[in-house]
Amino acid sequence: MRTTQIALALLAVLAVAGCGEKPKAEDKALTVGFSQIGAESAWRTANTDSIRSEADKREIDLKFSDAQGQQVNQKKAIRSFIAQGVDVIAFAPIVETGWEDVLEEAKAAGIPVFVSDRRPDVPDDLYVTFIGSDFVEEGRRAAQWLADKTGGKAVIAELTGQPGSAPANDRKKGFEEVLAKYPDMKIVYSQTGQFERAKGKEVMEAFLKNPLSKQVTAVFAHNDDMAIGAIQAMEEAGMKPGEDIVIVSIDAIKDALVAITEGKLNASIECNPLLGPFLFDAIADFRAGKTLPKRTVITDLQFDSSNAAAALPERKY
Ligand code: GZL
Repeated sequence: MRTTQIALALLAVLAVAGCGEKPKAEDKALTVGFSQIGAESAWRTANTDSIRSEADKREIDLKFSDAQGQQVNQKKAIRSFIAQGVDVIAFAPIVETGWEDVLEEAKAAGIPVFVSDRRPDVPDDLYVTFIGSDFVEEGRRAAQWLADKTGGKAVIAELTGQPGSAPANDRKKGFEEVLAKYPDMKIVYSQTGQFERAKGKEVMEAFLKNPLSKQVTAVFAHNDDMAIGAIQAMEEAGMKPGEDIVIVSIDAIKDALVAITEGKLNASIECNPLLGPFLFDAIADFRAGKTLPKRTVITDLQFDSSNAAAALPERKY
């Protein structure tokens, strides 16, 4: 038989053999278990949409769990992902502590863990990388904006986020770090609104009944949803939020930029929730054998009356 005939015969044999083979490992869809905190804010909803849509785009088999704001549910979900033998686990830890046991179990099972949004307080070897914003810097920028706006004079009421969470701890830390430079700026009241709009309104309604509120000239809210709730409470009390009281918050969601254009909110420091592309790029790089940094910090803008209106049309969340 001539060489060409042998080659063609060989190709035919390989083609037939190939039809019956099991799909190769790289043909199986990547399976990622994602434990999300809940749906407490517009930021969280935008973050969930980003994770889900990016997984769909990349044809990743996403096992998505909503913990309804409970750490115990996040840990149950992670243990379920381990039992299912997912390829990768990713999660946004609701609070900083209480994760070592379940992350040790993931490590023992040989399943890499990626952290999105909020940082857990665990040894570095328990996760591949953290992807999210620098919350301390966000707090610093909020305080600096307020100092510049008020000439370094403010009596401040603070609406704090989820107790024990990295954003609440770090935003407070950064804010107070800058306040230390301004002796005429002080926080006289601090209460959690759990990052929720309704709770932010409830806290402000109660505070406005407290005589101390008459001294307050500024509000620092750890996220826009609580700021918007507080604005609603102030308006219902006959006040002019943004004028009677200067309000600075964090996230820069669309509703906040609208409130800025209406003069009801004075500034918002961005905290980008669109982490899906960054997360799945990091997972792909890791699986391709690349070395990843322990921390990927997302750059954030900030908005006030000088730039909010122009930014609104393009705003994705
Ligand atoms: C920040 C994120 C926070 C947002 C809130 O990365 O964890 O949680 O600032 C959200 O709006 O609820």
